[in-house]
Amino acid sequence: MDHKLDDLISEAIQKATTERGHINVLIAGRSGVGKSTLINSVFQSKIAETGQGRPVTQNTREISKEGIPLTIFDTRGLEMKDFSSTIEELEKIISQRCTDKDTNKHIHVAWLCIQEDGRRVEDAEINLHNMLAKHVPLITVITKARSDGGFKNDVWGLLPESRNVMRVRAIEEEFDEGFKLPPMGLNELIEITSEVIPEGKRRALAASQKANLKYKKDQAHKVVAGAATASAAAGASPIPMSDVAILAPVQIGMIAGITSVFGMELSKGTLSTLVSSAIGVTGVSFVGRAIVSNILKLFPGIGSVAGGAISAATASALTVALGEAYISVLANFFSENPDGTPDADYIAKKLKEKMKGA
Ligand SMILES: Nc1nc2c(ncn2[C@@H]2O[C@H](COP(=O)(O)OP(=O)(O)OP(=O)(O)O)[C@@H](O)[C@H]2O)c(=O)[nH]1
Ligand SMILES: [Mg+2]
Repeated sequence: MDHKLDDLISEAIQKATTERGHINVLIAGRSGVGKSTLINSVFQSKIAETGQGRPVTQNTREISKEGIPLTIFDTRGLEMKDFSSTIEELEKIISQRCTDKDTNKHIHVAWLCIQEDGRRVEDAEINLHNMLAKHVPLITVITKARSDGGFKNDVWGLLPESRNVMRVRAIEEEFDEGFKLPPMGLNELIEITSEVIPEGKRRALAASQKANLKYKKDQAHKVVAGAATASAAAGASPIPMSDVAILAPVQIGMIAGITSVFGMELSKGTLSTLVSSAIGVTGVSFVGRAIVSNILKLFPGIGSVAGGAISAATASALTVALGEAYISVLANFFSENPDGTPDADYIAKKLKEKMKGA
């Protein structure tokens, strides 16, 4: 049961990309409340700075960036006298998208931003909240949070269809005396957003955002759990050494899945480098019994191959060990470089070190 590594990698990329999907987030609020700042603090690659985006209505722009499974709909115009036409135009777009057969077209969540300093909720915001809540899960975000003074409660009262009202500070706040307040609420905004979107969009959210590293790890652990189950199933009757290639698609798929959840580029080059260092097969070779013996060498603690076969438990333990090692390497990298792009060779080297030390 030999597979060509190249084909396995292509299949894994395709599957991981499909499973990750695409998430659409609508962000609305008056001009200057901090929408762009919030977007840049939460999502990868300063996405809000990548030009003006494509206008979809007079006051709504669509922003996306190659390689990030996210589209942002940035809506303004609430301060205008004829805001009701802004809301009508927007409703057309939203209801059109939300009835599309392709769920990657739907708007999955809306963040309505209101500035804490203003201490006011305008009619335009109430109307927009009514309209949005009819079509999508709505989270109201109180921006530039400094001191609540009961404002959050007032907002809940006026915008009761909100799934949640959250206070957020997107950037560090510096006062005259040098006193500083760190950003806050961004982790929670991701957690709450995750709860209101369809489960199938969580990987896209994990991949697109950089504010909550734990969330990336949590989603990656789900990928590992799935691969562990698949490995155990593959090993339900002991896998003879000659058939251990059964595990290769599962493990390569897992590596692709974790890579995509962390928001890294899913290219053949990256994945080949990772796979060759993680499971010891190189680009031109066929995947065969090399894989398990390589992994067993890398994880001496995991037990030896009794009677020339590995059990379901060993198969799944190998897969978990590999997945956890990879998650920990990526998590270490991103905790030090939240905006960075890890180099495949660097990650491969760290992964090898990690597995040797496991
Ligand atoms: N202190 C503080 N300032 C913030 C925060 N968020 C945004 N700002 C500032 O508020 C100003 C407006 O922010 P933007 O992000 O441009 O606001 P916007 O909602 O995108 O504005 P428009 O694009 O005009 O609709 C900028 O000077 C930001 O630096 C925050 O959390 N704390
Ligand atoms: Mg803006």
